[in-house]
Amino acid sequence: MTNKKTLAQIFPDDIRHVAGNGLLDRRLFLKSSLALSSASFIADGAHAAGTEQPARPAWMNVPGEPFTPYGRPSGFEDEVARFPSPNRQLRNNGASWTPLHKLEGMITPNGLHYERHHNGVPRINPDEHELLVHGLVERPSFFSIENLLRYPLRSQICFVECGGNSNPGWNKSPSRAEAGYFHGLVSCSEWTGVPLSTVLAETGLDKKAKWLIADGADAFAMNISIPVEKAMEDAMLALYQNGERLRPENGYPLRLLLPGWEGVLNVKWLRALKAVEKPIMARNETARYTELLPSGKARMFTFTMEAKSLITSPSAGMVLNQGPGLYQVSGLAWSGRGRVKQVDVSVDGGKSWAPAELQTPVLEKAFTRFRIPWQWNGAPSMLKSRAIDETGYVQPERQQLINERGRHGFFHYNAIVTWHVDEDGSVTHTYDTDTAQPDNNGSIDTGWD
Ligand SMILES: Nc1nc2c(c(=O)[nH]1)N[C@H]1C(S)=C(S)[C@@H](COP(=O)(O)O)O[C@H]1N2
Ligand SMILES: [Mo]
Repeated sequence: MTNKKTLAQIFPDDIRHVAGNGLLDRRLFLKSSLALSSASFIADGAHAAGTEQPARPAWMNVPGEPFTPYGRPSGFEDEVARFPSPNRQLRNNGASWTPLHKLEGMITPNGLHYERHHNGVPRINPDEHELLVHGLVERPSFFSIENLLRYPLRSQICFVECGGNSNPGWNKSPSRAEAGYFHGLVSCSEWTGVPLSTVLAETGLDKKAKWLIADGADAFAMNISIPVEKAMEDAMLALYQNGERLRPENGYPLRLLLPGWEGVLNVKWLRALKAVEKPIMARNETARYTELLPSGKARMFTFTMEAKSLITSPSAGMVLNQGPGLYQVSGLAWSGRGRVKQVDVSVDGGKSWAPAELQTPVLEKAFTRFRIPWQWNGAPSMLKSRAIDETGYVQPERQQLINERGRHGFFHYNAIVTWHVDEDGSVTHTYDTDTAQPDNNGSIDTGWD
């Protein structure tokens, strides 16, 4: 008894293919008010209603649950979870991935922000935590959390991304992980805190100071060098995350936030900043978080996260089980250099591209949600997205990235991701523009040390 309309009936004037294999105008849904009222008939699963009232469901016959001091997601959403992957020997070292493929919009819920710790999450009493600013400063000082909260606060929505995110992309075989468990060492929050420049103005900064050594109060005693220039530009001493105080995993009670820069520099549980003339050459800026190039030289201090994008739906592990018809392609794009200017989508393996609709506001160094409707004809298809940022930087194809960087770099993998949709609707990760399928070797990298 489905009362399904064809696309042409729903969108009489607007049904227009903008690229090969069924990509439709990104504004299709916006343009047609008719589309909104008919939208439920687009998905094959929706069925037409008769005149009788629906039966009263069981939960309408008993009073509901009581009030709660702190809400939790519905129990039916238990699968929307981080994917923890600790180091096999050192269980407190490792990472947990944000399930990007299960989320929509641009904000990552706090309980799902990815985690990367080198030696677990310290349990810090904020009343006992202080930030020391010392070294080449005029007035070395301790700041309590209460002291910091007295300064004018500032908020910024931005992503934090680990330099090691997406590193299975360097592997010879495509990854078999879902999109978030492959690319989800990146999350986006509204961060609120004190501009670091405000605190440095309080302590005074010696002209000779060119770097700040940031120290974390975890059992790893994380330390790393931050250029003073960035500290003055837009660095933040972050205290709040999406309106509430930072989560312990993400640095409670205080973390350094360097918008658009590699995750490792965003020191959590921040306890000291020492102004110095030269970088400290810590483990995480020499032995790790550097990239070996084909020349045998290694790139160091690769701070900025380059533009990247990813189709989150449909993506690996999903099935277009409603058969041929209208689907929405939805994904995320971001750039450490500024705003995302455009995201192109292809459903024919890169032969033709069409610009996706960008969710507004488009903010600099923040997740940008893109969407475009696609009329799948049921044939095998190759889905790709390509981000272009406001500096004109274009996200590279994988082969281009490998040509430039070789394959021993491990960090900073930002190539175009290709999803293969099979005739049966199943979606897998693939490298090629033919119908090659992933082999069994594609696995999640658990080599965090
Ligand atoms: N003190 C401390 N800060 C740290 C780390 C750490 O292990 N200890 N890990 C860094 C790395 S490598 C990344 S990618 C980010 C991860 O931040 P998140 O766990 O809030 O996502 O924190 C950085 N700051
Ligand atoms: Mo990282």
